[in-house]
Amino acid sequence: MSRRAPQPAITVDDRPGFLARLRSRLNRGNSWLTYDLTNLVRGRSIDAAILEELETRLIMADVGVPATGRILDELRRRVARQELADVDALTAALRDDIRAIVAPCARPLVIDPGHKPFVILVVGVNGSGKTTTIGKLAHRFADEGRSTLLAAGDTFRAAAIEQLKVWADRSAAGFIAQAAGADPGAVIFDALQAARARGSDVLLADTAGRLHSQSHLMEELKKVRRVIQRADPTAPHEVLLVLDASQGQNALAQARQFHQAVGVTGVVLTKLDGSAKGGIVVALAQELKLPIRYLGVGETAQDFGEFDAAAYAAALVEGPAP
Ligand SMILES: Nc1nc2c(ncn2[C@@H]2O[C@H](COP(=O)(O)OP(=O)(O)OP(=O)(O)O)[C@@H](O)[C@H]2O)c(=O)[nH]1
Ligand SMILES: [Mg+2]
Repeated sequence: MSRRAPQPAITVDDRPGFLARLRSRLNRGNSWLTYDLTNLVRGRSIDAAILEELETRLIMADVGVPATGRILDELRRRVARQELADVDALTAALRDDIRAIVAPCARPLVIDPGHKPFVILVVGVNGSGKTTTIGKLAHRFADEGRSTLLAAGDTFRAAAIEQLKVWADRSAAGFIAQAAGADPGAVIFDALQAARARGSDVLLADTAGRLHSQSHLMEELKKVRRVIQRADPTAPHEVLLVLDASQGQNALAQARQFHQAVGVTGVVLTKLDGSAKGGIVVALAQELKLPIRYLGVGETAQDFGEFDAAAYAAALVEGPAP
């Protein structure tokens, strides 16, 4: 397999198109947060009733009570100081407050070349987008000139193995699988040995979806982690939790339990193009403070990008670019 020279690590996602996709898909027409705010405010100064309306919208959009409280406190302070003269000032303040909450979580995944392979264990509940995210990452790593091996650690369904194989073929990544029903730890252990033998840069390990409340399946995941650690005591180098943003507050509960079980080091939020209103990203940042690595806004490899606090806050509040 021919390999391109490794590119320098990308710290800011400047791939064309992703920001526009994020802005249009997060909102689908209008920003739900500020929709029709101008009409609401027309002829009035920013008063308590308008702030209450905004509070309701934030809660309905899954921003959660703690982050909504923080945002409203800040807006009320500014109104009291008469800093918010009109709807534009209000929108700008809202955008800045949201950015301030999510900014500490905008920590991109850095592949340390000192770990070869750099092992990424991908976990999450059923259908959250794990396998698709692995495919998107494999695509991205190929673009960056990294050689990647995919491990079919979801041995629960034969179809899961096939699905991962399709993504491996698309991005010319290596692929290691065993028969359906095999021990997931054994599959990933073997894949790690294979990645070493081949000199792969990154190993992406898929796992079966499991509910955070199914304790025996969470135990299985802990075991997978231990098996990886036996092969390389520094691994996994990233435990990537994939959350479906349209699950709203339930995604927070998932994050807490997966973190407790296997020590999550990064989060991917998928399906921000779906019914989600996107506020869960703010709740996650306020309440869990885990690094948010990537966002998914569709099913193709292009519908994926690094999490950028300013871009996200602008997309959420302002809607699609004019
Ligand atoms: N609209 C949209 N669909 C997505 C996104 N990410 C994944 N999907 C779709 O969600 C469905 C489930 O994705 P998978 O990647 O199979 O999810 P999974 O977590 O691997 O599922 P299990 O292995 O069954 O637990 C598929 O139809 C994907 O195409 C996204 O960002 N946006
Ligand atoms: Mg899967």
